[in-house]
Amino acid sequence: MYDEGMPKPSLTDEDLARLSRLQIELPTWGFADTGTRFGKFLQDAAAVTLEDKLDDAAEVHRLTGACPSVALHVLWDVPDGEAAAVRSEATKRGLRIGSVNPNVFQDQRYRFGSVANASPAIRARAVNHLLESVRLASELGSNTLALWFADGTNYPGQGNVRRRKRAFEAALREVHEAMPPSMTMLVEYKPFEPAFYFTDIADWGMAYVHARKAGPRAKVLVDTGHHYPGQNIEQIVAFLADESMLGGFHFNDRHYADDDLTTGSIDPARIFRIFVEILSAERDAGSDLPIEYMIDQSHNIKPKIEAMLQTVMTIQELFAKALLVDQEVLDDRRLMNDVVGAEECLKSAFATDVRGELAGWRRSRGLPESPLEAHRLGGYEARVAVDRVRRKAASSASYA
Ligand code: PSV
Ligand code: MN
Repeated sequence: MYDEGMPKPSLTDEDLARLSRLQIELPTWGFADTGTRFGKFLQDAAAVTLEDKLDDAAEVHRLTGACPSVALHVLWDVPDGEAAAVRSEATKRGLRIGSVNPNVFQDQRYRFGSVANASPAIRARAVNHLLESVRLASELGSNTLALWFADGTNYPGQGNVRRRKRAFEAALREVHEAMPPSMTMLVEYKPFEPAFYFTDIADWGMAYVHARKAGPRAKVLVDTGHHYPGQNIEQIVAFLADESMLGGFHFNDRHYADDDLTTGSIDPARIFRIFVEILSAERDAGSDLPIEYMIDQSHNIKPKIEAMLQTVMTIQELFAKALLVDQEVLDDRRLMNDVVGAEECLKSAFATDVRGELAGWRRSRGLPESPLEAHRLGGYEARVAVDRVRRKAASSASYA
């Protein structure tokens, strides 16, 4: 027991062990040139091929020791018949394939939806791609099928909500049935974009219902950017965790909508409070919750590897601050209805600067104290840029 409202004076060995078990998955798409609908700002060092993306992910993992897996987008990253090669490219770099993301939003045929399309032929096409993704995931050595659907409508009257909902139920059930017992299905929600009247899986409640109906190995994926302003994400997280339905996160930050900004750049306290809820649930459970912690960010103006390192370090800092909350003291305060005391437990932990402790923790694990600084000094970016610029110039006359 520590002083009233005070955090633990420092991270315990147990806390550091928990922090060491926090693995953060990197998205391949975070290393490539991306933009907005107004255009792209190209970066010399941006990855072009899957091999480049894996090289970049391996650089982040080498420096942080915390990112052994990579999320793939099936259409962007896995050429036909190449799953085994992709898997071995990852293994060669000390990585494994994490979540596999099917893509039923890019094809022209999906203009009016994929699995919720009014056309049975298009629905079947979409479901086939999902089933094919299940097979691919197995070949890639992945146990996680991460589903996000752009399905929705742009105008009132355009679609029958209930019919579309039932189409989703049928599709997800079929895909769940095809999954091997070791595979988890993650159902992601998003309130709008690219659909602007409604998205078929618009919020956590809809994702929850769809996951429940799909089968026992389907859970909800919380993308921190996919909420309306003001929504209490940590409450959603606690609620889903208590129902054993919290399957994973897509971390990013936002000020307005799905801005894909660096995690913690706008509202670090939000991520801290999410971690406090998870650690509280873990304390009750007596074990780590089986949650996939993934990054879903596209860095349009920041150097991509730097942004990814900054993100991983930020997530670790916020997790460490959450570990500093003495959950026992917090609970005591709550039971006494000491609102101020309870709030202070959180505030003082959040206010604690853990960067020095984390530097020491990294050093003790044979890692650079600041992965970001080590990367900047290491010259990786300049090195890969030379080769990548040459390849880009050779393949595109428009790249200067
Ligand atoms: C959709 O906005 C989303 O969050 C989904 O997770 C996609 O897989 C990802 O972004 C693509 O960037
Ligand atoms: Mn996402």
